[in-house]
Amino acid sequence: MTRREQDERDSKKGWQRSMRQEEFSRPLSLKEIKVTDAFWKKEMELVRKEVIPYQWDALNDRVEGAAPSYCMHNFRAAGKLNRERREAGENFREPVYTYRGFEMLPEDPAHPEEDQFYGFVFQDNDFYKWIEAVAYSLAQHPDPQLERTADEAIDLVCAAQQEDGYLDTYYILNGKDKIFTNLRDHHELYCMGHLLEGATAYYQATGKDKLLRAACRFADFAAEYFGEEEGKCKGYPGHEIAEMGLVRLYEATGDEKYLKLGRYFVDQRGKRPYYFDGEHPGDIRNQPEDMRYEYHQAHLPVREQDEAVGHAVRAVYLYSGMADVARLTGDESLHAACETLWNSVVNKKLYITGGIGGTHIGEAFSFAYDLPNDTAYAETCAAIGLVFWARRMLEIRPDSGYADVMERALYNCVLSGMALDGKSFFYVNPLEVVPQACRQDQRKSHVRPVRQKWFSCACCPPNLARIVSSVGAYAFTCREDTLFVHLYMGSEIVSHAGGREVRLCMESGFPWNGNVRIRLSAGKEPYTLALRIPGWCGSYEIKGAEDGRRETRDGYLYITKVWEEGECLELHFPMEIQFLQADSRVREDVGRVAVTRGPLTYCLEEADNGADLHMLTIDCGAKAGEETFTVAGEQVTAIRAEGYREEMPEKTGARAGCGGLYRPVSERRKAPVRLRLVPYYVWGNRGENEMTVWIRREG
Ligand code: FUB
Ligand code: ZN
Repeated sequence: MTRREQDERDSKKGWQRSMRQEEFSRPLSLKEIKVTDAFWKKEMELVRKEVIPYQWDALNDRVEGAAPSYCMHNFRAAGKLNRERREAGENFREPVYTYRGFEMLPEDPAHPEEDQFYGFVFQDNDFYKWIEAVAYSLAQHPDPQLERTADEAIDLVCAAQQEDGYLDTYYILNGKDKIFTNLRDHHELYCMGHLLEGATAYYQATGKDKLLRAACRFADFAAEYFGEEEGKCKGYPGHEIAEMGLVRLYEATGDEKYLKLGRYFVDQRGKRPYYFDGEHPGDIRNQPEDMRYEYHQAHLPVREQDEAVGHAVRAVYLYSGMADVARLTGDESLHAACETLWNSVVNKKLYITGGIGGTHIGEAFSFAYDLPNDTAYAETCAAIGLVFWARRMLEIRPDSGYADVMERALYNCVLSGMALDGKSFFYVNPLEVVPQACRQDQRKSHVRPVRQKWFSCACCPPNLARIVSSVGAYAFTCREDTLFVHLYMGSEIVSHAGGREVRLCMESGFPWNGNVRIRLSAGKEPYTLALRIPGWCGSYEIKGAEDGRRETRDGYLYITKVWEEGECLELHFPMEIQFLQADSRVREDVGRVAVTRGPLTYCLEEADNGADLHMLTIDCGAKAGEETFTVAGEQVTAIRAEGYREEMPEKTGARAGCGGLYRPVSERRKAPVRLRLVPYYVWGNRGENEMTVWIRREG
């Protein structure tokens, strides 16, 4: 399509394209990339062999001692109801609206009533995330038995779908007359968004379109129901993700109504009068000055939002959807809003682990620089959403800042969400844990000192499964004449962007060492390789491609040349041990130091350093070193640093006049100790124990 044709087409739709499509890059599909990376391959195999089967058992309530899910129970119950209706005439049994609170549990958890809905209203999404993970796994590792299980599960899900395309077991079982009446809290569009993502992924991996057709039917139903046209509902999702899902469905099917609806949801959010006011008249939570609007990022139209607020997962899912819509419609104002919000997060609200969400109240962002360590929320899903968003920002405009954050989140907060054996999970990822405080201090009751087998609200584990099994899709993006390397992940690529065959083979020592070797072939015409220069390394070395034209822009080294068949490049990004301090406006971290090396953030654990980690100080002036160390079977590079442990006085006196609790500063006694720090992502794999990322600084 020529520019002119595109402009004409856009203006008919009311779009003003101020950014050009040809400047964007796209992620590689999992069929174009084979991850060979020692580090990530192991994680992916863990998900394939352990996590996916384990989660299938969890969704079917077969994991002993784990919180029941009822996810597949609900699909089965809704399918049964559908069958009965069909067999006995349409109105055989109208379901009764039995909503009994936000979370419904049967009296006897082992024997739920077979026609009742149980669990959270959004329980369906756990299956959709699971099937998405299965799809990514199958795309890279065919497994006929897993595919059979998935196909049977899809049959079950599709059997629950209504004639009109509606598909949400909570309302199918509890009363379809109430559908879309509580968009603010009831997550139908959230479940739909996950369905669209899971179904598209499954279709792309297997070529099977049964779930995709179901997804299209539900999205068609939603497109008939919502929109700017007269008579349509003017609502939008209380929990975002439909925006991203609709864009994905549009990109897979080419049907513009899905993009139109996704864009509508983005544009409609925050308009006055507030849609949720009409849904919940008189509800105190709807007062405009109330935090509830910020909780849903619905306090202002999205282009006017300049601070990341509210529920952190919702926020980053929205921002990801905004970036998607901005890219596809060329809307610079939307992209500018994404950039403003990005800066709000990374400059004021981001943990050094890549976690976001400073408060458990509303699972939300707190105010600027409020990043408490022990009461942090830093939900695994939020870090995952941040990765989604970063990749989308890179597609629009490559800047190594996005990739740095993506890398930080992936190697630290995302991976810490899962135990090394793949069988238990963290929902919240604080930076400091004292197990006793989790049990006895109400303010920390959301923090679990050990990973859990499952959660009644199990958003994080299947989210982890889908991101780890598709992690290759975050490492590279390409456009006609350029391949961008955002993450140094060992892989083999064969892509046909712009009609030419590009082959790349990368070996990488990340995250343990910064040695990277790349072989590239890209035909007889000049081609550009854009290499991210990680923000954590001050200088780097490069060997090879000396005859190429080199340019450094926005944190990427662009090398343009005709690449000889299999031409080799060697890179070295030194991974120095770094002692970092936070901006002094982060009150919690004043006088404290965090240790990083390459993309990894480190922490102290009681298992290595004894209890009362707060009595330890770290000496930043002394040389720290590395050691190979094994944590629960995982070989890691640990850090040894010099420090001190404060010693308790032998006998407590009352010389300061305040009993034994306080004493003169001059009486402080300390003994030198050698600290061991381990990567944050492996913490909590050696039983319950204390952990801290930020360590008091000696001197
Ligand atoms: O509301 C659905 C999911 O449950 C959210 O994304 C998580 O934060 C948890 O609240
Ligand atoms: Zn979660």
